[in-house]
Amino acid sequence: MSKLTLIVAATRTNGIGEHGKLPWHLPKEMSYFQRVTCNAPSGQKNAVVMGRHTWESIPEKFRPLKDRVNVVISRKENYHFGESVQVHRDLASAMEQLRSQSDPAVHRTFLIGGAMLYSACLQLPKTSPIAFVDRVLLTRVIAPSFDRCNVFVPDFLGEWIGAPDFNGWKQATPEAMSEWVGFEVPEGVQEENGVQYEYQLWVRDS
Ligand code: FOL
Repeated sequence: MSKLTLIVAATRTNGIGEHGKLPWHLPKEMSYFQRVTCNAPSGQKNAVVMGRHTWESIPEKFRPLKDRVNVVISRKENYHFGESVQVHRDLASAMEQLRSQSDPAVHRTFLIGGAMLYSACLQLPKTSPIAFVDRVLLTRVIAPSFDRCNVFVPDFLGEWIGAPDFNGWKQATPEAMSEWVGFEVPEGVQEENGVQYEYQLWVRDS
């Protein structure tokens, strides 16, 4: 079974977007995203899997995202995503291709959005032959509240049912998080352009 790591920046009410774009401008957070998704052993690459809207939201000069295998899930015909982009009709076909490819071999697969793909993937059961999301790299945007968000990620952590277990999700310690991503992740509340946020890793048994 293929494991997927979901990576997302979301407000406390799970807002992730506003009219097709990110609601904030956080260069350091974006470079964290780049570093995490690029970090693979030599000779291998990570894959970034996304829906068409997310592809369209990436500035043209940055796409396809460099040093990563770019996969777009889309059923559109005659839509040009560019030479080096793998387009698949559904997640099952994308994951199968990523599992079988060897040039380059795929190290980790990151699900980078958007809302539709995030919710579809979070619903896949542990027993799914397609994939299972066993990690969420969540950048929690604490303040301001960005009330103008009109795109949301499902509330995967669910209701407070008593720490430290949320719907089967457990938060990794800062040490465990840095070890998994492969570099020292800044701990505690970060501030950039007047926005406060925190880097978190959530894990569930696979
Ligand atoms: N996860 C996190 N933590 N933060 C995000 O901003 C984020 N964004 C998406 C998915 N997961 C995320 C989807 N949106 C780029 C733009 C939008 C986007 C994802 C990536 C992008 O242009 N990335 C470039 C970096 C460009 C730069 O240096 O500013 C890249 O190479 O990754």
